[in-house]
Amino acid sequence: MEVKNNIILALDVNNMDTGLGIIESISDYINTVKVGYPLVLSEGLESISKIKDNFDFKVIADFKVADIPETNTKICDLTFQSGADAIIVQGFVGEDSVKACQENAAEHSREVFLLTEMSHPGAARFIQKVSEDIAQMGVKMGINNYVAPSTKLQRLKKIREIVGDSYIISPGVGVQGGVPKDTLKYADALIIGRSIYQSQSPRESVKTIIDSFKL
Ligand code: NUP
Repeated sequence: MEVKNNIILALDVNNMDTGLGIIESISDYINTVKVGYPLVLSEGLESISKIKDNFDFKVIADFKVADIPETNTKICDLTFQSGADAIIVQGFVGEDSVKACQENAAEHSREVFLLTEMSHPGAARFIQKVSEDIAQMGVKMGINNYVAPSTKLQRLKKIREIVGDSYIISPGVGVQGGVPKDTLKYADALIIGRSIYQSQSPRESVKTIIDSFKL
């Protein structure tokens, strides 16, 4: 995935017009947006097609898909039909569930991102213990895209070592404490939400973040 300026906007707003306005204001700096439950549960799956209709953007659906294979297939099918370019899938549910998503993505010529470990403190108790295993499973399955946390650099580094030159996108930058420049030592792109969409000027914030690792 070609992520312009290594930044993916996490558009966790509840209102489509607000969301489209934010995208518009930063659209010369970025070309990839991640939508998740806040926007889609507020405005429907059409939020994805609306973004695709209005902007030449890639959309990653952050649905953290974590069900039995048959249900995962249905979730992926609806998501890709709505125009999403990629979907984020939980790895802890096991190979068959992830494979269902991988196969459905292939049918639609879209992509799967495998979530290995999460960025919040509570993730240390359960998912962190199996995250290397999840990454290894992904590599064995031929998955090329991963999600790993910017808030735990040593963990991110470990996941990088396992997935080799696969593509890693990393959430937790900014409000959660991750630092863009440090994160990009191990990740290919940053997922950033509140530091951009809650800013007085999303455009200035994006510019400042880019400068912080490019200058
Ligand atoms: O481990 C994860 N941590 C995380 O924050 C996996 C995620 N998908 N996210 C998402 O990244 C989270 O749901 C939100 O959409 C975004 C981070 O947003 P912010 O902390 O920059 O506002």
